[in-house]
Amino acid sequence: MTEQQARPIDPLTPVLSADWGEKRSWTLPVYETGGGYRAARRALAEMTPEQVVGEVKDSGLRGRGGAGFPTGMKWGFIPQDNPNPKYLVVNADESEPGTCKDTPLMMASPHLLVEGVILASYAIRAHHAFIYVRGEILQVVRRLQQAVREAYDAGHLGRDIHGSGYDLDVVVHAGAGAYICGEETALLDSLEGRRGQPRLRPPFPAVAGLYASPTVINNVESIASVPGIIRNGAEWFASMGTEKSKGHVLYSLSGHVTNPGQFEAPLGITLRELIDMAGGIREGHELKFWTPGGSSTPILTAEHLDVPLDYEAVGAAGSMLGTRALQVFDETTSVVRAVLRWTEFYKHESCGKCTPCREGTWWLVQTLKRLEAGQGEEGDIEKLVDLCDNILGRSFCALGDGATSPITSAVEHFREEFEAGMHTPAWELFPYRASTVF
Ligand code: L3W
Ligand code: SF4
Repeated sequence: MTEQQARPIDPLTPVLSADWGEKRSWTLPVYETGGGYRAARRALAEMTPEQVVGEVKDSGLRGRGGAGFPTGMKWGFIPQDNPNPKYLVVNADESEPGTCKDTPLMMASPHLLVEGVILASYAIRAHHAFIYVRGEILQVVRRLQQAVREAYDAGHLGRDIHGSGYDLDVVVHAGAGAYICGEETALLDSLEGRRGQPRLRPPFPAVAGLYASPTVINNVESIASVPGIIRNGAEWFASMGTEKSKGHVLYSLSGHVTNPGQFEAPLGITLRELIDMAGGIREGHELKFWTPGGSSTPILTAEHLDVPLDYEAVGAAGSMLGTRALQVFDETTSVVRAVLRWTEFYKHESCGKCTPCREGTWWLVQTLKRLEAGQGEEGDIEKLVDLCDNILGRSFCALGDGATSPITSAVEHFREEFEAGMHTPAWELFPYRASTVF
């Protein structure tokens, strides 16, 4: 057993998921009983906006929406000499395949998010904040609207919050269910009432975002991490995780594990440890491949079970930590079929703005369908790789790049399965069963 395998799971009192088991955890009285809104009250009474930004910078919090950009640094980019209003936008458009952390967080602890919104808005001197929610998940929209109403009624939002002189209005906005609207600039277009398509960056939203004004856009989990940092201090947060990837996060385990679900743990834990927490790979089976951060991140294999799940180590292993959507597949899964399903998603969700992604994802699906059906043509594997080469780095936004990640990594790790697609259908090699995920 290696040293890493021998390392015990770091003890952690849940923070983001602390209330998830409480009865009516989403209501204001339950949240306040657990100390809720004390951080916001204290910050508004005793801290300057710069001090809040400083505390978040010192904590080392990095964006939880996939890219891992330092949150405090992003807040620091807001030009305070710009006369336009400043805005905070929460990206709650969770739709990455396998990613299912923000939805349970908002369902169980919407006030944690609202308190984070108050702290973040105060830090960047914004008086309007928007929570952009994936509209298909109506129960989340309703839950957030109820929490925002409760917060207004209790004086946590609105004019002169708790006599601090600080005003903040929060709007819950339901999107229409397009994956591209999770891309920050497409989200802004959608919020402004236009068709959601990515904008050219720079300028980054921090300089010219919503209504061309300075805007911070953060993921739900990033914002929900802020009350804990202000309550317990930057040092407390930075004491968890690894050298460059600090703090606690939600990991979503899905697929062929015994007990799929969300697991809160520090950054740097390994998939092996998380699979143990999830009751192991389902009985009688073994791990074949997995995604560290949803389908936009290159797949990894059983070889990578002991890679610490932090931004650096997963990057060094050839993938990306992304949203920590750990989709786990055992040996009954056809990798060609799994990759085809993901590629169909990207083809469907491609916004059509740029040619490499719009046309490329269509061709990828056609080629993968042939390989899945055992009707691959000479040169199809090379064609797949070549198409990916022409999409990667040539697309307008990360959706195009993300579409190529599962394909190129799957060909790298499981080329023989693609070669088998020249003559044998995937459903003969990997027959569908009731318990088959793909
Ligand atoms: C000011 C600069 N701001 C960067 C800001 C930028 C953004 C953040 C990160 O993609 C990833 C993607 C998906 N001045 C700045 C600056 N910023 N430089 O920092 O930017 P970036 O471009 O590195 O990433 P991104 O566009 O935010 C996110 C991956 O996440 N992903 C997708 C997840 C999907 C969901 C969902 O379903 N909603 O989360 C999964 O891994 O592929 O690579 O705010 O403005 N100089
Ligand atoms: Fe639209 Fe795809 Fe181009 Fe992004 S990469 S702008 S989703 S067509």
